[in-house]
Amino acid sequence: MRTNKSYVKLTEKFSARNYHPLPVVLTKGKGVWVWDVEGNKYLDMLSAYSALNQGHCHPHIAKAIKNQATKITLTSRAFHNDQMGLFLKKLCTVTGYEKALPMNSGAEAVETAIKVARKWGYRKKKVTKNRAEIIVCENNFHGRTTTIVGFSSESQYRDGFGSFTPGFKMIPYNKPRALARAIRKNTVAFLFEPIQGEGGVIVPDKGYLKECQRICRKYGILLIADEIQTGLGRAGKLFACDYEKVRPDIVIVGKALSGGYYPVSAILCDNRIMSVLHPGDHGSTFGGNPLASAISIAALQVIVKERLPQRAYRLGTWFMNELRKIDSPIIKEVRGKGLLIGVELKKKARKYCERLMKLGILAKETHEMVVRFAPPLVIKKKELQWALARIKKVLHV
Ligand code: IF1
Repeated sequence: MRTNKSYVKLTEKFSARNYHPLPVVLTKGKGVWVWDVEGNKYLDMLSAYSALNQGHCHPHIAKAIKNQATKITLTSRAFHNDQMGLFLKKLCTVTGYEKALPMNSGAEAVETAIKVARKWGYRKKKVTKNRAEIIVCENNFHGRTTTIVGFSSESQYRDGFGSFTPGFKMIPYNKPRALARAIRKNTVAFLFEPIQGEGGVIVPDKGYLKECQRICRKYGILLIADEIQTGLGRAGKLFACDYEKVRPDIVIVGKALSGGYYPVSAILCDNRIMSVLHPGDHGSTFGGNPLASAISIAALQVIVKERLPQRAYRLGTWFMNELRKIDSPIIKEVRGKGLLIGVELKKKARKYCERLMKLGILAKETHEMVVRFAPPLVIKKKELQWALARIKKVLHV
């Protein structure tokens, strides 16, 4: 009995109830399209929260994974492998940093950045032992580890999960003066998202990123950009920070780094920072493994070769304008950059996502009132037009 319902039932029997997904069970994906177990076809406008910038099952990445899967997949970092160096060289060349440290999930890369920033603070900035402080923003989302949820402002992410790691100070987002005021002698870094994704696709004012960079440089603290969701083309540039020609001291990447094939994340920085790490300081069994590395090389090649940032910029600008033209009493605001777009409604968004699903569009609400539109960046204009017609139908009440 291959029905969506039967699979949902099976899953619910054996899985933890930590999610409330839309009731669709996907079994196949190709480019921007996915199919459920009953054979219904949908346009994926979530892209696994930007992990699928290259689209589902991109053939170039599929070839790389197949090829590597029968050669060698895991060596651990106790030995070298012949793929990791090539991967890190590609990543550094594309992004313009001297060094990269590979991990797996986004949260692990955020943890890595926190460790590197702290150690940098103790060794290079001589902050008081065990007193290093990192400044973070209200409404942030950086992952789900205990340290990271400990500095979330969302009560559901924290409640029941304490006690938490000390050493984080929260300031309002999009307020550069709050950053300047929060810096103390033990402050080592400012960690931020250039656009707050989970926070509801919150785009800060023009000049905010640049001003944060200026302040961090003035006080000698590290600027750490979490580009896990916004980076690798999603927001219409390779990095969202590129809009203001900001070059963070540490950049965190994940999600699309593997094009949806595998969890691959990394931090990027120059040697003056990365050099604080010594053998034994940090690691991961799977981080930098040859399978992940081969996949990521191919995933980065697709981003560059298919000019995905430029595509996202061009199509995103057009699509956002079209969304803004929709005359609907329930739309409060349309915002975003590139193909990371949020439509804030005056009503709860879940019901509208369910209606979109019935018309063949998969999108997900965030923060109750916002529908996020973030299709794979390989999407074509006529596919966006197809989506637009259906979005109009659902929002014209
Ligand atoms: C889930 C949200 C998006 C991220 C930023 C780090 C991470 C994420 C800026 C951690 C992850 C994911 C997690 C995923 C849903 C998704 C999400 F809705 F939760 F907020 F994208 F908007 N920094 N975001 O966005 O990366 O450890 O998950 O690899 O279901 O929790 P991860």
